[in-house]
Amino acid sequence: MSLPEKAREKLSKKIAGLLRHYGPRYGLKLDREGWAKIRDLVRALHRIPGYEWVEEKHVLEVVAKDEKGRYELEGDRIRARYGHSLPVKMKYKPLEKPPPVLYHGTVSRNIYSIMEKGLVPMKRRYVHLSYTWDDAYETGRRHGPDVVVLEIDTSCLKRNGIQVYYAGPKVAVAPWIPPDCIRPSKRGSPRG
Ligand code: HQG
Repeated sequence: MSLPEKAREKLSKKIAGLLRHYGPRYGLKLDREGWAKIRDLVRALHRIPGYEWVEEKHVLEVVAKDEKGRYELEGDRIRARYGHSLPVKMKYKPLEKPPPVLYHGTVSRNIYSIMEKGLVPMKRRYVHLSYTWDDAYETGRRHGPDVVVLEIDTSCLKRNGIQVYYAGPKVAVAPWIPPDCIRPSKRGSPRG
């Protein structure tokens, strides 16, 4: 029997949290590249109240049904593909032929500082970018209702010697994005 969607989403948030941010606080060992044993992840989940029921098959179901490609499996190991605040070394592959424009969704209160300092990783290891306007919009919505989608000029990044990396089917990452390579998108609303 598969998990109800809501339970699966909640479990996915905890898995992402453990693999990206707070695994070690729950006794989860991650190696330098962010890998953990699936068995150990299940044990760490059991230490979180309300997640004592989780079995390995539930973790595998979360991974299999995750449309954003948040997780990577290799043998008996799992890791998050992106989003870490933990000090991992991911060895990402550069985007060989980046599209002319990538997108970043944020909210209006951040714009002044972004246009001054550029996009910086804040609490994470990298700046996260989307391949489509709509995905960026969804990312921005997590931060509030007044979403602003920014366009990132990838040839400008190249001129500045900044590499963009593949981090999943819906996410690219970069160490930072200078203000010169950022412009607000003219498209103001979803499906507009
Ligand atoms: C903002 C989710 C002021 C930035 C998403 C963002 C993504 C600045 C916030 C992934 C700034 C950081 C990451 C500056 C950046 N001044 N604000 N100079 N530079 N910011 O959550 O990109 O669903 O750490 O605009 O979809 O929102 O979890 O980054 O608003 O792919 O898999 O600082 O997490 O994926 O917020 O999200 P976050 P993000 P999952």
